Amino acid sequence: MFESQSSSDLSLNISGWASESFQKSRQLASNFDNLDSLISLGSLSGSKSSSQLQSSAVVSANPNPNPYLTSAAITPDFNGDGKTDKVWVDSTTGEIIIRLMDGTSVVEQGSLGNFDLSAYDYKIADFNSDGKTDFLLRNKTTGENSVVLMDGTKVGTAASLTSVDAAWNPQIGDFNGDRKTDIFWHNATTGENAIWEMDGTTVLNATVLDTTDPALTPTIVDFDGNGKSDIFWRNQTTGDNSAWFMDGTQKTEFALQSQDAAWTYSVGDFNGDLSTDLLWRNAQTGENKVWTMRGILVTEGALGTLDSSWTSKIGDFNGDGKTDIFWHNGTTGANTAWLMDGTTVATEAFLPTNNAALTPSLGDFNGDGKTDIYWRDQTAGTDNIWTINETTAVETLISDADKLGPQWYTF
Ligand SMILES: [Ca+2]
Ligand SMILES: [Ca+2]
Ligand SMILES: [Ca+2]
Ligand SMILES: [Ca+2]
Repeated sequence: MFESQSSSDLSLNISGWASESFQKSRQLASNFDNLDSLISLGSLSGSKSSSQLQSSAVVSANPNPNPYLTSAAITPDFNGDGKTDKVWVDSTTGEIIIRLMDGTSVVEQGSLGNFDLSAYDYKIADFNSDGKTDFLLRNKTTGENSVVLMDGTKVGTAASLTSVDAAWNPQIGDFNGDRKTDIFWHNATTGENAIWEMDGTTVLNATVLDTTDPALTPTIVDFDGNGKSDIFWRNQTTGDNSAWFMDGTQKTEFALQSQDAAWTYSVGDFNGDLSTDLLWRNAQTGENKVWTMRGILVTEGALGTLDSSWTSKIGDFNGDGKTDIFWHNGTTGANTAWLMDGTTVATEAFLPTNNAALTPSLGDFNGDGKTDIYWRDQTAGTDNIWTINETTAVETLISDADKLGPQWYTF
């Protein structure tokens, strides 16, 4: 079950015809939304100084000092130019396309083919550590998996891996710190866990880990900032939290403070020390707080309160390597950003209000180290990009030639 086999000429058009279901594409979208949490991936050597990082094999073309914000394993960058690229899915045909971005312009477009969206899910990764984003494609119905190594809009190498029963879900990390994405497998029904250490399209080692209580949900983090991914476990019912600090497939387990079930979390790096931090949000009370992590050492800081119509995403709007929090109000269209310094909000940006129906997705499209916002108008296709510098946003419309119809979703 845990062996790999490769076939470099795998057709990506093998899947059946796509589901027309709008709901399914929305479901797919929510899966992809979890990509925001990939900022926690330990795909780069977090314990190194920035000068050491500069001398490492893969240096991002993006000037942001935090590799978690610029790694191609975390933010789509298919040509490795340090400018975030876009992935689009056609909810009617199942076609997945890639658009290479240069600021507010689309410079190149390529297609991966058509997929049955009711079955297929993908994760972005960088399996060969060339600084160009790759894909893990998973058929959740048949359990088939493939790795697609990308070179710009072209498929460099594609290979099928061993099938894994549909009850297992993959997440990506780098557990041995070689900067090549590994795959963490979790079976939410049985609580079984496994890691595949990867080298490109090859599974180097497949290791079964201890089984966990099925009530526990795993998130890939790097709490000690050593460049080797760790696993944060939360029981959302009891509020219990714990962590597995990983060295390859060896784990050391620690309990963390509980947070009652009203609290949910997302991840970031709010003090820029390359250790994953947690943003806790209480959707009932609107309270927010940050845990900055140093191993199992937690520093907690309370932030402002925002009601449940606000949702957050992580970016870095001033390019200082400390993740900031972008808040969008889905009811009023109001927007704000909290420029963070550890557990405190250093600056609050009062950004313009726009149409509440627009959907934001974050990336650094012009590669200046500061996160920008892509606004998708799902109805009219009148998308725009906010190019952000600290607390200032400049809005540019996507050209008519690059408009995509309402069947297209981006994440
Ligand atoms: Ca790019
Ligand atoms: Ca790659
Ligand atoms: Ca670690
Ligand atoms: Ca920042």
